Amino acid sequence: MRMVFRWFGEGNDNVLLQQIKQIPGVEGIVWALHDVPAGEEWPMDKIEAVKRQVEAHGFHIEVVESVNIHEDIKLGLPSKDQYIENYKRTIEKLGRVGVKVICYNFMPVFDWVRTDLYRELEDGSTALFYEKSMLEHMDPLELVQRIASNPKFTIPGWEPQRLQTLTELFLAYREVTEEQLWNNLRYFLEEIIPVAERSGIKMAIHPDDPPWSVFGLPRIVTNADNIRRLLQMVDHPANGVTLCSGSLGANPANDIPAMIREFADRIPFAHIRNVRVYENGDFIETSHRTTDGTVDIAGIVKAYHDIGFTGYARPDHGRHLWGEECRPGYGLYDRAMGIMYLWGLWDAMQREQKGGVR
Ligand code: CS2
Ligand code: MN
Repeated sequence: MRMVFRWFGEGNDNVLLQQIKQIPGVEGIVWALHDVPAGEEWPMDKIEAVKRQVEAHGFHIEVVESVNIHEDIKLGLPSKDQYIENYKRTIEKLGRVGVKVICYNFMPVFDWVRTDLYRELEDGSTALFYEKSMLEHMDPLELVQRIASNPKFTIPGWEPQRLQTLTELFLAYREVTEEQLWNNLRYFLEEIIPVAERSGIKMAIHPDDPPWSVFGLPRIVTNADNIRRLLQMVDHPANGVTLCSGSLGANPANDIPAMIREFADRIPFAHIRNVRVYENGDFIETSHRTTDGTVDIAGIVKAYHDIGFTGYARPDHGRHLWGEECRPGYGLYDRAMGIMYLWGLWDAMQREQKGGVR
């Protein structure tokens, strides 16, 4: 397990590289050019600037999250080909600077969806929360008001440029069934996977969060059957998955340790975090500790250990603690503690495997 940490870039993150440096066992930074709109080719000078900053702190830049996909590709519009060309050029450039994994997602319109960014937990910390019945009765524009109007930071997945044409997008997706979305994903993968392979890069799709349809939009990366279909559809080692325990875990029917064992050689990147799912379908993000949520984090780490996982892993979201002013879900403290919990489990398993010796 190679531990990495997401960082949003100089001047775009309250967390500093010097601080990340002090978290035990973090070897690389998960990064992106957050100011380049989806569909545009990433400029080499900006890529190199991040590389310089990150490497100056002794980290590598092998994992990118995300190179976002233009909606026209997901909609399957004729204009998609020009955006796919740009995507290919970006993959090639990233390969040239040593990137090994590109995380992306194929969720229409929105990335992750929550109804509350700062719901208080019983310990006084706050965390991202999803209220099922509220979402079912909400207008998408109202949700955008709640989420994207956050004053301090742009929120990944809720970038203003993505939301500019919301009404038109919803109209366009009225025509797109799940099967069409599958076809559009297949078309995209058939185009880009050979380029990724030549560039020494594994593509790792992030599951839909939450793993079900919201606002009537199609969503397809939601469970083991669909991940299996996706991996078989373009059956190549460069076509992989970012196995996100928090996203998949919002549906208690998802057996994540079983997915890790089944898809073992197609998981270049693991997102590990816990959520607590309530009986009414609401869920809130919690600490990483197994007992704090409904996702079996210890069982997940055990599954990764059993398969001899050598891919990259990061703590995903964390709670907001100790008054930290941070991007929702992306504070320093809870993610740092999450890493220590993961290492604690991992190191104990390593020791047991070696018969109890160091
Ligand atoms: C992430 C996703 O912050 C998060 O919720 O896990 O936004 C993730 O970066 C994208 O879905 C990956 O493309
Ligand atoms: Mn995730």
